[in-house]
Amino acid sequence: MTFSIGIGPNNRKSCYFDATVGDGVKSFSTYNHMFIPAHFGDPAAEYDRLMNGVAMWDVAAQRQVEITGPDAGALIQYLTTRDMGSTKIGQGRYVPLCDHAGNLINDPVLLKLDDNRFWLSIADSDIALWTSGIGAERGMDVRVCEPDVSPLAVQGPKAEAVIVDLFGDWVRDLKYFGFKQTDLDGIPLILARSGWSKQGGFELYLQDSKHGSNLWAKVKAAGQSHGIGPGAPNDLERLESGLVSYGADGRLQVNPCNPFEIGLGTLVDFDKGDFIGKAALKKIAAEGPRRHRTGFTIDGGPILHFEDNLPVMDTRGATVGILSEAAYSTRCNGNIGVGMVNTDAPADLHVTYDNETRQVHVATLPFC
Ligand code: THG
Repeated sequence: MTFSIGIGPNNRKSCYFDATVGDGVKSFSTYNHMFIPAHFGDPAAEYDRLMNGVAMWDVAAQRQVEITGPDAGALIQYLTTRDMGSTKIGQGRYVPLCDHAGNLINDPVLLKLDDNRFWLSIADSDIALWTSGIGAERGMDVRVCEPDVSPLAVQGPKAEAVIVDLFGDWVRDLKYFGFKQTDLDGIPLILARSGWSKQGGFELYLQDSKHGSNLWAKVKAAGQSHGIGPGAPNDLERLESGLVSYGADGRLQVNPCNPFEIGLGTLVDFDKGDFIGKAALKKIAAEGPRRHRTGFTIDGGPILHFEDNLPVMDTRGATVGILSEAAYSTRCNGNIGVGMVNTDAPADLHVTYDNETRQVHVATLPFC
């Protein structure tokens, strides 16, 4: 099967597009209506760089939703399940967003830039529309827009050395999710200690897309002596680490789930004022979730990475869970996956993979 997906006006290019093509990107996915590199054709090398060296990823499709104005803080409080009261300027927070039924609709990283200025660094769903709609309907004095901001992630155990070479020793003092407005030879950006891996690293939020190729080249040059190479948000590492992937682990339109089901229940704070989904989530919390996110191990020989929502069945063939993503992990010496399992599911479970019955076992996240 060979086919191509055209690049047209409905999916935008990242400002790093030319640079990633130059570095040999082999596959794109789409995310927030943009193209995002999926891989560069060498999964083993890309994984190894993330685990043992340093990798650079075009994550410009993690779009920023900017909220400014006198009611910006109040709107943020109303949008998220977490209490933002103690958040300081220069601090990021992981903030689940729910709809009125309590379903997760996104899990952004929030950046508090100023008392009246915030960014939501979003996963794949239309949060700018949601935010401006909610703000306007509530009569709030806010402005919501998508600024010209394009994150570039530098991840892996040697990421700090590269970032120190580029920006200086002060970056060592950045706390996890902490960020600072700075520039690189005049290129404006916000530097944050964050990123979608458990291997440590930084994200450069470029604030002027015309410098995309130039910034990519500067990071690549500084990383050369540390063995930097291109990559993309790494599915195998995130399975091993148990990071949530909105879209793969749950998505409103495919597999709606609430924060208690997806493992973000500790980020729901009922002691703050009203927020979207509060009443529904209180009811869910009182009744107890009927399923929860879990790891799975899958018996048998190595499987190929998939993100397919396979039904997890009991011995009678009843569906009691979902295996949403799985891969073979050398680090775990076996097949691992994540998904959902019903609270009352029995221990003897299986999936049908490639026309074959495979036993699966519930496992605790993270795997390693
Ligand atoms: N960086 C930035 N924006 C993003 C992501 C990112 N937007 C989309 C997507 N990723 C949002 N999803 C996540 C999911 C998990 C984490 C960050 C963003 C994460 N989780 C830590 C964990 O689970 O251990 C810490 C969570 C916490 O503080 O409680 O880092 O990667 N800019």
